[in-house]
Order: sequence, then structure tokens, then C-alpha cells
Amino acid sequence: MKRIKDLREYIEELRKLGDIQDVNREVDPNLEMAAVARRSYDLQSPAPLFSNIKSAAPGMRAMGAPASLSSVAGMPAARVALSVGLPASASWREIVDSLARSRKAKPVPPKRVATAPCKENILHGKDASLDLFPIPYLHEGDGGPYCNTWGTIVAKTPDGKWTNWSIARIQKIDAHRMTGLIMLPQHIAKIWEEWRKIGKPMPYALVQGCEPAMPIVSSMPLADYINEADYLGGHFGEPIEVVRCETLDLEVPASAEIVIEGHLSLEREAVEGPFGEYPGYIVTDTSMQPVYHVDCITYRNGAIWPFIPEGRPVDEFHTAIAVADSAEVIGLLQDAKIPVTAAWQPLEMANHWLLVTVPADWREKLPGISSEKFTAMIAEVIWNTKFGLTVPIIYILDDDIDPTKTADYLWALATRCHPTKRAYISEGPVLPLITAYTEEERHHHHAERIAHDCLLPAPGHGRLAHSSFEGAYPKEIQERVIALWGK
Ligand SMILES: Cc1cc2nc3c(=O)[nH]c(=O)nc-3n(C[C@H](O)[C@H](O)[C@H](O)COP(=O)(O)O)c2cc1C
Ligand SMILES: [Mn+2]
Repeated sequence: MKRIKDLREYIEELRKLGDIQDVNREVDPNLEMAAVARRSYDLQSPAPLFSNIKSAAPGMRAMGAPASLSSVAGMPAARVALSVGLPASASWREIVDSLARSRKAKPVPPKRVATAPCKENILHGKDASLDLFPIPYLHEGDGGPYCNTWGTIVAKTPDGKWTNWSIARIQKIDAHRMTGLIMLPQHIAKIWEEWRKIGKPMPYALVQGCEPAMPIVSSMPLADYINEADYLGGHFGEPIEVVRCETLDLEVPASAEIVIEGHLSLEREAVEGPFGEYPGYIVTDTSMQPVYHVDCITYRNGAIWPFIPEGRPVDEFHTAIAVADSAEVIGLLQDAKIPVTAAWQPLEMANHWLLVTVPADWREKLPGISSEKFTAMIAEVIWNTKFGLTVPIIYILDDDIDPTKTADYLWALATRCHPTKRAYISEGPVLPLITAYTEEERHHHHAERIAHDCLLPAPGHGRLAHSSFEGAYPKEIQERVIALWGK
């Protein structure tokens, strides 16, 4: 495990791989910067690092595509792998397994340090202006520029026992005010509710540009009352360094590029949205949300503002949520003593489908359970999580296929999924952002979800061998063909 300790070190690691594109010409944060990042997703080209941004204060920089698919041949997961401390060559499966294992690691609380580079510039009151920063307008049709897509919101319960790190979108209103989605069951909404109960605006810190593991762990649906900082410390086996805020009783990662400090209003006072979200469509929905008032901003010299123009796959929403949710699925199924090999949300499917694979001997571990019942058990574990509402379609498959390999899962889904039978359907909460649901279903946040039982018969009880090179020819013939290949 090699922990990369800040965004600049991460950029240098990517640069060594040829996965950074410096953009030194002037770019406009109004749509142009996002369009460059969007095209870099489409071409799977190096991540753009912008150093000449119109209307931002001199020296400010921005980074697009920080954790999407890498441009390095044969290493699509390199950005996410390096972010969580693994070699650039690690596969999606290795990343998910590593994050799932760390759920069981001993939590390591963060360590307070006296100061950090993010204190090089400290602005209070009127001087603490968002206008200094290269805050991008991300899609035509959005309600405004977005101050947060890849930063972490730090918030603590009034009793001080739980400090949560999470990503949620935040829109700029003006130089000193922002608004963003505060939606249950998200932890930021739970913590905001606790502050509302005691009639006080919630103190928050919005942190831009940290050590690269931070946005990944801030996307993870860890359980209530778990501090993401302790989990990340457990993952790396060493504490994450934090530094105190200037104006609040909160601690933020010492690796931060920019820290925005302030309070979240008690009421839903602002119109938020529209915003082009992860399913990949320009939507027109708005809602009333609380206001993030800005009291203080601290930042490093030459600060770098990372951003994600979320949209049609594959971008960071899809990579981060796929690894985060898959790790949680594996962990929760293991906790429930349900045999599981792998879980994955294929990136092109915008996190709408979840594939779970199980070992061939699952029937021995759960005697007397039919495959239909087994499918329902797995589905209910997933739909009972805080992210279950984002997963309307689940497929349960045998682990002779790898759910991260497109050729594997497309073949398996086509040949193992009964066209009309062997599906478990259950009604429950669904995310209103899922565009396939009817307007009424989205309005009520309630609809049917489906889990497909694609399990093969037990080995020796009708399970067919693959008619492939490995499956259909004796070992001795395979070896001869390989040895004489090219002759
Ligand atoms: C790029 C990106 C943008 C996200 N935007 C939002 C958002 O606007 N609202 C939201 O509720 N979750 C959003 N998420 C998902 C949350 O980060 C995720 O559900 C996480 O588990 C929330 O943290 P929590 O479990 O501590 O509540 C986003 C994730 C990513 C990667
Ligand atoms: Mn949390």
C-alpha cells in the first residue's frame, strides 16, 4: 500500500504515467473547461490540468477528470488504483476487494497537526470571496456554476461524536453563498437534521483538492456514525493528518488545497438545480435547499480546484460509486454470512445495474435454499442499505464469469437470464434521479425493483461446461496448441 499524500503528489504520479495533459492556454470556466474534461472522458485521454483560467485570481488552477478511466494502455483503473494506494496496474476487482477488506480493519483516528499549506492564505468576511476561484459552469442548462462535485463536505453532529465526510453537489449562488442537495438518507442530511433540532445552523467545511483517497472514501456509503477519516486511517494503517478550521470547531485534512468554512441555514431557502446528473441526461428539476453561507476561506498558493462535469458514462461518479457500492455490497453480504465472490456496477450502465457473483458451492453453505430464495436474500440485503434506492436492477450470477469483464457478463446475461421467469420483484424506495421510472414513481420516490436469478444448476446436476478454448478441449490439446502457436 503506497499512500499518496496530496493532490500535487498524485498529479506527479499521473504525469510519470503520461496521464496528465497541461492546458496552459486561457480557458473559460464558463462551460469551456468542462467541455475539455468531457471530451477527455470520451477520448479517454490524459486528465487536463488548467493553469490559465479566465476571471479566476492569478495563479489559480483546476483539474478535470481526476479519477475517471486512465489513458494508460491496459490500465483503465490506474487513477482510482493510485488514489487508494494500490499499484497503477490494479484491476477494478482488486480495488473493490481492498476497500471491502478495510471495512474489517481496525479504525485509525486522524492525527491533529499544528498547521498545513492550506493556511498559506486566510480570508475572512467580505474578503472570503468565491469569485477568486475557478468555479466551473459545467453543463448548459445547469442552475449556475457548481462549487462542489469532487470536494468533501465535513460535518459533525452537535454532540461531537460523529464527523462525516461526504460528496454532495453544491451550486454557487453568489460570492458568499452556495446551495446544494441535502437529501435523506445521506449522512449530511442526518447531521443537518440534528443541528436543526437544536435550532442552530450547521457548521461545515467544504474541502477542495486533497489526498486522492479522500473523494473516494467520501463517496462510500459507510454505516451511520462511522467516521470516514477513521476508515481511511484503517485502510492505510496510519492516521490521516488533520488541521483545525480557522472559525469552526471542525478539523479538515491537512492535505487540502482549499477549505471553505461556514454555516448551513436552518431552512430550505434557495432554489437548487437544475444539474446534469450521473444517469447522463440534461434534466430540468429544481428543489428548495438550505444555503451554505461562507465565513472564511483558506488556500494553498497556486491552489488546484478539481471538478467533475458529471454526465453520460464514464466519469468519476461512475468509477467512484461503482467501487464504493461494490465494496459495501461485498462487506454486507459477508456480514450476513451469504457466500459472495464479487460485486460490480458496470461503468457504462451508470450505476443502475449491480452484478453479484457467487461461488459454485453456495448450496452447501445454505442447504435447502432455492436459487430464487437465495436471489431474494441477496437483493434484500442490498435494498436495505442506504444506497439500495439507487440500484433498481440486480443480477445474481455464478462466479465462472467476472462481472468487470464486458464480454463475460454480456454473454452470461444473454444466456442465463430467463426472459420472463426467475426474477424477484420488490417494492420500495427509489432515487428520483432514475429517469426510467414514471413521473409518479419519481415523485413518490417509490417503485418496483428487480433481482434476476441467473444462477446455473449445481455442478454435476445439469450445469453445462463452457464451449470455449478452456472448456471444450482436453488440457493436453490446449497445451499443444499453445506451445505450437505461431509455428
Ligand atoms: C461525483 C459525485 C457526486 C455526487 N453528488 C451527490 C449529490 O449531489 N447528492 C448526494 O446525495 N450524493 C452525491 N454523491 C454520492 C455520495 O457521495 C455517496 O452517496 C456517499 O455515500 C454519501 O456519503 P455518506 O454515506 O456519508 O452520506 C456523489 C458522489 C460522487 C462521486
Ligand atoms: Mn458517512
